[in-house]
Amino acid sequence: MMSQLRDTERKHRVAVIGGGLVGSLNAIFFARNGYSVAVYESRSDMRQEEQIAGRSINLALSERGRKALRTVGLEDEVVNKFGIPMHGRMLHSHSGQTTIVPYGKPNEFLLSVDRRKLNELLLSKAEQEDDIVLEFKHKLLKVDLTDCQMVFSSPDGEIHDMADLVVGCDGAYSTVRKSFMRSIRFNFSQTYILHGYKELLMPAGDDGNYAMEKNYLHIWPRQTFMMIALPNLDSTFTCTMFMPYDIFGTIKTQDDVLAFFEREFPDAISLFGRDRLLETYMVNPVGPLISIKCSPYHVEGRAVIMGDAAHAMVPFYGQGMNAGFEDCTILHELIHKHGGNLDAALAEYTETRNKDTAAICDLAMYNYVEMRSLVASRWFRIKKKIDNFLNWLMPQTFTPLYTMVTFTSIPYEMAYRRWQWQDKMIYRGLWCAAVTALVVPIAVIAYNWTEDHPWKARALKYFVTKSLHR
Ligand code: FAD
Ligand code: EGU
Repeated sequence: MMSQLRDTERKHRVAVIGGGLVGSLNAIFFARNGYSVAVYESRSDMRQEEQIAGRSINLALSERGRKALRTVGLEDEVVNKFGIPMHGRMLHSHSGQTTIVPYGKPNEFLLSVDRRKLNELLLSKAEQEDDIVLEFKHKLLKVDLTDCQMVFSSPDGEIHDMADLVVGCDGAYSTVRKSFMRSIRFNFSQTYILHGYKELLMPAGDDGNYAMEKNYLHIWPRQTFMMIALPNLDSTFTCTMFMPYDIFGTIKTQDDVLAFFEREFPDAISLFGRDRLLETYMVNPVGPLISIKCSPYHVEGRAVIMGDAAHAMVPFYGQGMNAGFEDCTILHELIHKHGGNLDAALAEYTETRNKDTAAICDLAMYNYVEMRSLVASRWFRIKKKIDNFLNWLMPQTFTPLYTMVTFTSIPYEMAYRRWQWQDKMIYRGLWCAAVTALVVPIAVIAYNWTEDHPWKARALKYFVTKSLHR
């Protein structure tokens, strides 16, 4: 059985594997650039499902993701229809005390978006394009990268198809990537961290309004674990606990859950409602968190992996989807730059993109490590204050790392290097300040000591020059 791809012989045919966030956006990019596209998604059409199984209910959308949506003319619709601005973090202490730490300038905010609504919008927009066909319940089983022959399993049995270009947007457990491993000199590494995540829905308050302040990313930082909450459009919050698997393992009964929350997140219990909390905690699964790096991202002009398939990262920077969307922006800029020459475009794509996504994978992992040791409230606040102060003092030279990552499109690797440089300068600045603080009083004391006794001045001068010339 062949799909409709065959009908449009003249155009380059692109097979996008995966109709998730990155796959569906990527399909729109390809169609707009004159390619004929088929999207193959293993799951059924989520627009026709009541409930969908899957990861995180809402996500933080920021500049890099917005820029990609802007390029295909969808930014305003996403922002206005289902984006909830978050202007800062709201930290919740053990005692229930809250502290606001703004992200920065008034125009620097994150958007909490519903994963499903965003994916559905992208699928519907893709479907409206003349040159895109969506094939649901088509699971890629294997792809031969010498000739782009693909084999799918579908309700109608095994389906074979061909394309000029295979684009793997099939997520962290990518089948397209698996085929890279056998056909080229491919580097790959993956790490599961000790933490898993569990999502809990916080319902609206009794008055039907948000149970907590709406326009913030709520954080309950604790030493080895944390909980965060992002607002949903229906006045609920989705809370996500990030905690080592072994601690999840110690919480077995409803009594354990209650005791745990009374100890760690007491203010949240009444917001969830006791019974609701116990029920959702017991029902919802713990999901794994994986970090994946690999290279190259392409096989000649025939195949490329993008999004989580190429660079799954731990979620502690809120950048996974944003990075995947930025992949689309960059690939299509390069295809344009090389006048449609895919061999050249894909080679440069790997060349530039690999170091940048490796940098954000590292930064996200760094945040994970930092979160466990430092984020525990006080230092987190102090550091953000130093960052913001220096930024206020010297906005041209000093931009906080999270600002470069979240609110600009500075390439990730450049942000990483600027951050290291800035940190070095701060370190040197503090060192200079410390030295000055020591040297000035010593000089004053020495001056006073020598005042009325020229022989003392000569003796001091002698010893100072001698020690310096040694
Ligand atoms: P996916 O979303 O995994 O989509 C892959 C698609 O491919 C799926 O639809 C799947 O069914 C399909 N597929 C898989 N295999 C096949 C096959 N063989 N054949 C056909 N189809 C296939 N990112 C942010 O930017 N901001 C956040 O705030 C944020 N928060 C997060 C919180 C958590 C707890 C987690 C786990 C992640 C978070 N992320 C966040 C990351 C974000 O979820 C991912 O980066 C993003 O979903 C990647 O999109 P994707 O399209 O590459 O992959
Ligand atoms: C994790 C899960 C707060 C959504 C890092 C901040 C995240 C998000 C932070 C998730 C944190 C951690 C930053 C942004 C963002 C913070 C950031 C993390 C969105 C250092 C839906 N992180 N995230 N840092 O600054 O730069 O607010 O699931 F809790 S957005 Cl871990 Cl800016």
